Amino acid sequence: MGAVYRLVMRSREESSVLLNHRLLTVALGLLGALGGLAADPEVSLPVTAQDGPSAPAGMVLIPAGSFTMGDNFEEGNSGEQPTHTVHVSAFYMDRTEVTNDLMVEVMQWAYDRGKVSASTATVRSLEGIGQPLLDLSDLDCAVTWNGSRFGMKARAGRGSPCVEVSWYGAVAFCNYRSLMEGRTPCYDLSDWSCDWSANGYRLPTEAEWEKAARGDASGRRFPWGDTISHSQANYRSDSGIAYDVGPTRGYHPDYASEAPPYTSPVGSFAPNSHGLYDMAGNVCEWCGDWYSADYYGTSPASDPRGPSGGSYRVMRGGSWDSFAWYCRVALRFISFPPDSSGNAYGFRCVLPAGQ
Ligand SMILES: [Ca+2]
Ligand SMILES: [Ca+2]
Repeated sequence: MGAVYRLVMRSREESSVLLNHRLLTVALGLLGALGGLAADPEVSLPVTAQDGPSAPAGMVLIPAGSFTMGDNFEEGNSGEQPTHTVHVSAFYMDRTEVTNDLMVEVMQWAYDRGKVSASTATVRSLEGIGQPLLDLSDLDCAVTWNGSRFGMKARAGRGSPCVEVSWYGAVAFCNYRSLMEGRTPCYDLSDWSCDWSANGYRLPTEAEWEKAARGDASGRRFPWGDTISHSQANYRSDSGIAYDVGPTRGYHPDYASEAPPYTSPVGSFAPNSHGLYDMAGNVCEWCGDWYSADYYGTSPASDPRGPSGGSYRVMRGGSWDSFAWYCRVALRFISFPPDSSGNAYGFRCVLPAGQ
């Protein structure tokens, strides 16, 4: 997956040109759209002043700031109201959804150190009460287990987002990824609480996710504007939705072959203004928060982290299997227990800024 991030330039003349951030994100989008880019290690793109502090590989800085959170079109579910101003501190976010490749690497690391148990049916945490992390029994899961090693199926495997991962699985992954890199894990896997001061990976809060997804397209329906088509995202198109304007309907024609999941390789569409890919569609993304329908009416104005308890964890962004309404940036998926997994559930991680 490194190819998308390692933008390289071939000529000396080009290498001396300092692209501004917008040009860079556009360029990354074009390269991402080409897919399968072969890295040419001749010259690395210099980091410009506008890029700010350099983000960890594969991540982008989401600067601190305020935004209007919620459904300003008044077309969503009641939990998306009222719209309200939220300030979010700076953080780094994965440019892409977590791939099967990274899941395999991290879970193998965790297995080799006795942190998880694995069978062809499931991967479980050996801390806590053995919550299910990955549903390997599901045919739609592209991660495999052969008794000692994790691997990937050919279809929807390498380079595609990991699916069939529970909220517990996404959280445990954050901890193992942190430990792999010598970071302090954020989560206590016996009670699944989060230490917000740790320097490890964690799931984004809903507020972080929505601010990041909106980028410069503040007040818009999608991360790029108000309409959607298959040239912009991997989702399920339907002519009955006025703002779904693509010429192709149903599942994305480029990815709906054989059997589900009809995921696309991460970074197959243009990124948003922050350089984030697939913030609408491909796979829904677990956030850290519990879901509460009335949370927006009472949430703190700065860095809201969700209610203290609940039954369901929030997912965001819609998927290859979602109609356009579910791919809106304001949409909150409302009914997914943390042990549930599906062929359209995935996630991405965040890190505290400057760490
Ligand atoms: Ca997504
Ligand atoms: Ca499942």
